[in-house]
Amino acid sequence: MQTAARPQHAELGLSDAHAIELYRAMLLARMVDERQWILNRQGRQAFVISCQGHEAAQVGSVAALRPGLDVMVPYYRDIAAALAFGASARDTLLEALSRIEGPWSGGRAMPSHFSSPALKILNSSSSVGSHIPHATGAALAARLRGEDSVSIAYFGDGATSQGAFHEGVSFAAIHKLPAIFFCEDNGIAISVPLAKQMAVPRVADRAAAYGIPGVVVDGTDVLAVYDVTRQAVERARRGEGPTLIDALCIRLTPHSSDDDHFRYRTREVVAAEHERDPLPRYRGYLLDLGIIDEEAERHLREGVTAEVEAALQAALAASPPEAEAAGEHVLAERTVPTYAASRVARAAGATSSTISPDFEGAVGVRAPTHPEPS
Ligand SMILES: Cc1ncc(C[n+]2csc(CCOP(=O)(O)OP(=O)(O)O)c2C)c(N)n1
Ligand SMILES: [Mg+2]
Repeated sequence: MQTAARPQHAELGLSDAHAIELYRAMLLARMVDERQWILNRQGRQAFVISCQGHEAAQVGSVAALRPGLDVMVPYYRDIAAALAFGASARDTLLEALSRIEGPWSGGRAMPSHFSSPALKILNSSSSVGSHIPHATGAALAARLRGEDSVSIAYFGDGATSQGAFHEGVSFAAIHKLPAIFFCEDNGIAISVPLAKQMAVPRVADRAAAYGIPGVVVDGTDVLAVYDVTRQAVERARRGEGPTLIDALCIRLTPHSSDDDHFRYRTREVVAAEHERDPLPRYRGYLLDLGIIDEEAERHLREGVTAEVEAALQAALAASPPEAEAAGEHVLAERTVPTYAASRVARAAGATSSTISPDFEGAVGVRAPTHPEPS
């Protein structure tokens, strides 16, 4: 007797409810993202870097991780990844609007700088690629502590041209550390296309230099991404070392809210990318299989809209940090005088033993709140 082919998500061991949850996560990210563009254009948010077009790659890969146990090292485009890993829409908008209640930096970091010790999200870096060795370090820490957690670094194709990428991957590969290097490969670094960034055809080709698998996956297919990431996680946990995943994504927006991508991409190219938008694609999958119907989808969408609206109102009502507190959480409270401050103090005749915390007025930096050690 012939049996009908099982749907892709069932083949992967995902229930219908889980399949719908992935869609909800993608939708939430898209709506939080779209809201940030409005806030930016209203002059309320400094800038936005979109995850639009990357949602399937981010949500599909996080679905293979264990939030709370595994470590995420995101980059600026990872709104969907951070949300799927446990960040809330409220947290995201509080930080995007630089509010003091922001749980990641108290409103001191720029938008898109995700960071949560509670969620095991390591601080994102503005400097492209510099966070990649941090994932290697987290994987080494897990090994030394005897934990079975994995760490995942997310980054773009352009970041793989940075030295830090090669150092991070090489060390993890040599020591077979439980790390996953996940490239959200949208084929462009701001305006520089892939062919001008590397002499090999694909990011995945770089893996061979380190003796690890380089896996290419359609980054607009949430289930395919889940599948390859799950295999990379299993390999990492077996002690076989890292995997480089090359998730082919599309960037549906300009690089950031300060960019005009029509200066280097034609309208046809951008329109063609919109045809491959991962959200309608996955929505179509769920509808075609009858896993969700139009009414349930509308209901789900209304719920996400309400969640984002509540998060927005909470973020708008919250306060920005006070100017006097600008240094809090930036420098250790017991900071010794900065080099500039000590020079000012020395010029005024102080010696090492007499330089005191009392240099605030002279250089405009915050004095330590604790007495200097005697
Ligand atoms: C070391 C460094 N060089 C340059 C920049 C400026 N910059 C910011 S994002 C970016 C492009 C990165 O492209 P890619 O890694 O492909 O990520 P994408 O934005 O496409 O997701 C550049 C060059 C930077 N932030 N840091
Ligand atoms: Mg890119």
